[in-house]
Amino acid sequence: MEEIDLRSDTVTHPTPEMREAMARAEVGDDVLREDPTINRLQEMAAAMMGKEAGLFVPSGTMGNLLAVLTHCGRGDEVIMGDLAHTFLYEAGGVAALGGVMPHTIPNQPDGTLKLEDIRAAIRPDDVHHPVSRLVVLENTHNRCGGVPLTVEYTCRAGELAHRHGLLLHLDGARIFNAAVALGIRAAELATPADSVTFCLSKGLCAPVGSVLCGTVEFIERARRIRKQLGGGMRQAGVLAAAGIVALTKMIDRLAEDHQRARMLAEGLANISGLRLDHPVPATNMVFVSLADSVSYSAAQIAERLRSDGVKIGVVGERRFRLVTHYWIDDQKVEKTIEAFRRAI
Ligand code: TLP
Repeated sequence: MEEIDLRSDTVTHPTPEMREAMARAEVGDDVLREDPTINRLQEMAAAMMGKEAGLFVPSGTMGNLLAVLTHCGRGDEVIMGDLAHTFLYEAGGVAALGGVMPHTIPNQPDGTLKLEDIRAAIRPDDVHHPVSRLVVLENTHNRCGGVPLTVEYTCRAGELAHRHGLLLHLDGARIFNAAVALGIRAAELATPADSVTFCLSKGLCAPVGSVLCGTVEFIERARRIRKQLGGGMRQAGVLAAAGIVALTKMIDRLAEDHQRARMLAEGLANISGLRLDHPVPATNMVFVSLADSVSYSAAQIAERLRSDGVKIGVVGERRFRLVTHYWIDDQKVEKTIEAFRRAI
């Protein structure tokens, strides 16, 4: 990857080691549960999340959708943040395909939901109301700046949900970024949740795939729904092989991406006309806005950067998101800061 593409960590290409593992992968029919590489990946993933079982799925979106469809029935309600990826960026799948109502409450700047807001959103048992069934948290929280939720907070949210008979799903698309930033094992963050989805194809660089984890019974039901959605992928061991490299080789190095996000933030903070959301990013995302003094729109600045060889995400009229990843080295961070200086 020669270009400088900071639009997301989803743009990462597989590493040379992944491509080799993919070429060598043993495969079988996964719908018949006969793909040894997928079976191995699922076992590894479940162990790393502290869960009984895992299910390989094509995307984080399908993992979250499967979790909601497996936990909830039609007309049930799922409580989530108004900035949750599942609410904003998954094409309304829970409503369109599950008949499940999202009940949104405000995300706090640190990515959490206030416990009192969750409590207030849980419906009393009354025929007039939908049944409150599930709470969804996101870790790291994308739109809140890639911030990690703590173990303590996740435990308290899980206890609250369980006390009222609800379940907790964790959209852990970037749970390993959270774990590395907090210096803990991902399983500690996933333990309070009944189910968790994490992605192999973001900072971990695998080309495709996510894993949904939970109890054996939950995963069995999710497996049937995965088939209904057309997510039974047959000889997808070629993809799972890259996922195994992701889980064995790519987690600890996420700290480098976090360090580069801090370098990038520091450089951008010195450019007058730019305002950082978080001067010291917690993980691999840098959110930055244009000051009033800048007459260009975010789209215009992004276009200028693009013609200078740098791609960034536009996430508002005057706001950008830049995501560091394996293919962004120190030199690319410096070039990006220079390109911003020229553009503004
Ligand atoms: N997020 C993408 C875009 O969809 C916005 C990105 O570039 O960050 N949960 C979270 C928290 C995510 O950030 C994403 C992807 C997903 C789920 C969905 O994963 P995929 O793209 O594999 O369906």
